[in-house]
This record gives sequence, C-alpha cells and structure tokens, in this order.
Amino acid sequence: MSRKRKKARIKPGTSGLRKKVRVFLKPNYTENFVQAIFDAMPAPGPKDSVVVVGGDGRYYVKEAVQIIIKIGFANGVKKFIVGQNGIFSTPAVSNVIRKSKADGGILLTASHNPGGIDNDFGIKYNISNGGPAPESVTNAIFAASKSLSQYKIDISKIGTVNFGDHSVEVIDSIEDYFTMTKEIFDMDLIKSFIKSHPEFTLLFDGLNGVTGPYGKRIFIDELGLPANSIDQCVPLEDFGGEHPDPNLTYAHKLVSNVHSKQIDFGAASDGDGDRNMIISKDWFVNPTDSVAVIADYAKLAIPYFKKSGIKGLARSMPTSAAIDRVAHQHGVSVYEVPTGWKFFGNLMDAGKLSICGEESFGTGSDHIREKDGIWAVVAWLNIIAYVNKDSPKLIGIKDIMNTFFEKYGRNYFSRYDYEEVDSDAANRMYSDLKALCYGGLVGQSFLGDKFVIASADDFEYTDPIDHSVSKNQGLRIVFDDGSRIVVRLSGTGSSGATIRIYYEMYENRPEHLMMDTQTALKPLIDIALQITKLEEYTGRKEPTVIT
Ligand code: VG1
Ligand code: CO
Repeated sequence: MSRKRKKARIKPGTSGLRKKVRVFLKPNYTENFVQAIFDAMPAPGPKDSVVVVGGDGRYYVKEAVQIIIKIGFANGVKKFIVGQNGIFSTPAVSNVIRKSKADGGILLTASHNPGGIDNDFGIKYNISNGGPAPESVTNAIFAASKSLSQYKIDISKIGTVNFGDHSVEVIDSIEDYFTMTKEIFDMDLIKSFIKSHPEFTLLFDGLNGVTGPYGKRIFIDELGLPANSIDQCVPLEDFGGEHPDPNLTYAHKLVSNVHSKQIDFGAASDGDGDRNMIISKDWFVNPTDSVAVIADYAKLAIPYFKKSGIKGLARSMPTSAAIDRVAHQHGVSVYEVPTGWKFFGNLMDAGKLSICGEESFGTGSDHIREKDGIWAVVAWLNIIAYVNKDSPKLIGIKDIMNTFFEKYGRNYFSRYDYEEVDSDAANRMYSDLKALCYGGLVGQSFLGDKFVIASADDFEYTDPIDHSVSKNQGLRIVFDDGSRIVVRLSGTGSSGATIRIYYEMYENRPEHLMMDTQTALKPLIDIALQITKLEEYTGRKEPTVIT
C-alpha cells in the first residue's frame, strides 16, 4: 500500500482535530492525520496493537472508519474494535478501551459542533488508559503530520471478520456501556423511586446525537419510564440541522418542552455523548454546581463511590469553586487543572481523583477517562431517588439546590461566549489584556471599593504526577472577595475565534442564595467589559451564547 506524504500542518486543539467536513474531504487530508496518529502512537507503536474506533454518527463517520482501518492495517494494527455502523459515544469508547485493554482509540466526532457535509467533523485519539492523549502525544501528532487501496469492511453487522493476521470486530457499543451503568448506580433504588413517585416526569433529549440509543436502553427499556420520556433519540448524520450542544441556547427544544410540560427532570447530552445538561421546570442546574452536588452525595447514594470512597475532587480552572467547598467539607484534596479533560486522566490513574467537572457541561469520574453525559444524568437520578427515599412528597431539583446552597453558600457562575469573532481582533484583545494583567491591573478598584483586583495572571499548570507544564491556559482576574473574571480563547472552534468570558461570585447571605444569576453577576460583567474593551476590539455588543 503506498502512502503519499504531504506537508500538512494539522494541529489538534483542546480536544482533537476539528474542521469543516469539506476540509477532511480534501485529497489525503484525513489520511495524513490518521497516519500521523499511528506515527505518534506511544511505544511500542501500532504494530500488533488493538484499537477501538467509533464516532457520534455524524456525516463522514462511516467513510472515516474505512480509511482508519485501511491505514491502520498498513501500520500493523492487529485488531480493530468498531461500533456497529460506526456508532460509539465518547465515554463508551473510553470504557471499551479500558475493559478490552486496547492500546488506544480513535473517535470520530466534533462533539457539540453541527454536523452534515457543510459543517464539522473531527478526529480525536485516546490512549490506553481510555483518556484523551496528553499534550506530549498531541504535539507528536502535530510534528508527524508536518512531515507527512483495499479493504472494505461491512460495519453494519456484529461479528469478527479476519484478514490474514488482522481482524475487525464489530460490536454493539450500547451493551457494554449499559452494563457499566448498572454496575455504578443503584438501579433498584431508582426503579423503586419511579414506582413510588408516579407523578415524577423525566425528559431526555438526545439532540439527534449519539446518546439516543443509550438513553433509550437505560431510561425506557431498563427503568421502564414511558416512551415519551425521550426525544430526538435517533442519531442523524446532520443532527437534524441543529447544534447538538446541551446548553440553554442550543437545546432550546428541550428547554421549551421542560417548561411547557412542567417536567421535573430534563436532561440532554451532546453529539458525542460526553456532555450533559440538567434542568427542571423551575431550575437550571449550572454545570459548576452539578458536579459539586454529585460529589456531595456520591458516597451516600451511589454504590460505586460507597465502595471506592472519594479519593479527591477536581475542576478545570474556569469552573467555579463550588466543588472546592465540598472537598473541604469532606476532607479531600481538590485540584485545579487547565481546560480539557486530558488533564484529569493522570490524577485518576494515580488514584488521586474520583469526581471532576468542567463548567462547559462536562461531568465525570474515574470509572472511565472521559467526561460522561449519560453518567451525569443517571447520577442525578440516583441522587433524586436517594433524597426521596422516605419522602412521599417529591423533593425536586430546585429543593436539592436550595439545600446545597444553604449548606455551602452559592458560587454564582456564568459564561459568555462570543463565537466566530474575527481571529485577529480576538488575538489582539487577548494579548493586550494579558499585558494589562502583568502591568497595572492589580490594585485597581471598581464601584467604589466593592471590587478591588487582588491578582491577575495567565494560568499555568504543573501536572502533579508527571510534572509537565502547560502554559497560557487562560487569563484570571481575581478580586479581593474571591470573585473572578476569566478570559480564554476557545481551542475547539472550526472557524474564526471564540472568546469565552467566565464570571464567578460567591454569596452566602441566606436571602441572596436563590437570585437570578445574571442579576447577581451584573456588576462583574460590566467591569469585565470595561477592562477587556471587548466591544471596541471585536464590535460585539452581545454574546452568542450565555450559560
Ligand atoms: C471546550 C470547553 C472545554 C471542553 C472542550 C471539549 O473547549 O470549554 O471545557 O473540554 O470544549 O469538549 P474550548 O477550548 O473550546 O473552550 V467536547 O464535548 O467538545 O469534547
Ligand atoms: Co462532546
């Protein structure tokens, strides 16, 4: 088999390589990147390896699976484990890599970005611990790609096909994941809760992404909820033309259903199944609070943590400190890592981390090495079942949040995204702000003396396990009462730049715990716009998405 080596600079971002489908369709583009992955595979390399392959069902997944198998065999891969029809959620791949002791996995997804021929595709490589490749490996892929037919496999039928010394095993990617879910959670408790509270309503929206079949298997077939408890649960190649992104803007259908049907528990996951959103008729659970609540109840309610205990907790830097308060209360360590799930893996492998999360709707634990949308949804269900054990009257999501805030106080949190901003303008704004952080911001006060800047820097992380250093992970402006403004440029977009501004403010006065988030954060937001001069640089008056 001959391979054309072409100079292509293909740099993976926060989570793999994401580009427009038409870019992947260019001659040799996909082939080059796939070859680069095999070139960069950690020792002993691809020879005789077992590799898991699957994707979120978006346009071009099936074609890419064929390319990967072909190039993989040429590189000496011994066996591919492929999801039927290429379907495999990101957390399910992580699970199968670990369970089958595979050498790695290739995930075909652009996560929550829209799909279809005119939208996005992506390729991500996970290492043998089931987690995203660390920077050492992604940098090697980049380096390999710079220096850079004929099996046709039927991936619609379950079973193993042999090609000489090589083989492809097509598996039902739902079943292993379902088994894992049953091992982690108290399914009997959830079932008895559902029986004893027939008034409880749930709505899971798969956003036409990969989690549909997983959701159906768990919520309908196993837990016995009525068939109308799931929506948009058949994966579509273009996700129905929508952004498969579980937030208040893009999951608008779920949000309006939850309100119009007065749903007690609404949930959604993203295109590849690693994100989650939890919402009810009267409350939106901010992901920064969600992970903290799960951590707070885990040892009481969830069998997996009853057994393993909580070894430690962690969050990405922009994520609020709600989970830090839980860690202190439970007497365990809490780690602050850069954005992107790959940074949690080392801590988990070292036995220092059990539950972690990102403000970007990512929540998970050391059961795998990816964030896990369905896991978070079932964790919440398990917690609801637990708190309602002896309560004939339904204790809902809002009640749980209220109890949590009364115990810990509340870290008000919001993220503003400015999408598809002109890249030069975004870069200028960012580098000027960085200069300000290191020259003159500290000590400035706003609104009289209410907000005084105590520190300002660019977040840098030293991994406590392998001591690798990651620089330039986001600008932090911290006030003397602990409130924060964080500014980052996205590493996952496929066109222009996305500026993210994160706001956080702590409040523990009882009468101020259940305020509207935007109202609570208004002063901080005004200060950020003043300091960053965002409108002046970008021309943007309003964010594209508010979380
Ligand atoms: C975003 C999120 C980050 C997340 C990443 C991948 O990255 O902010 O928290 O880990 O997406 O999520 P960025 O660089 O655009 O801010 V997923 O569901 O797209 O794998
Ligand atoms: Co995702």
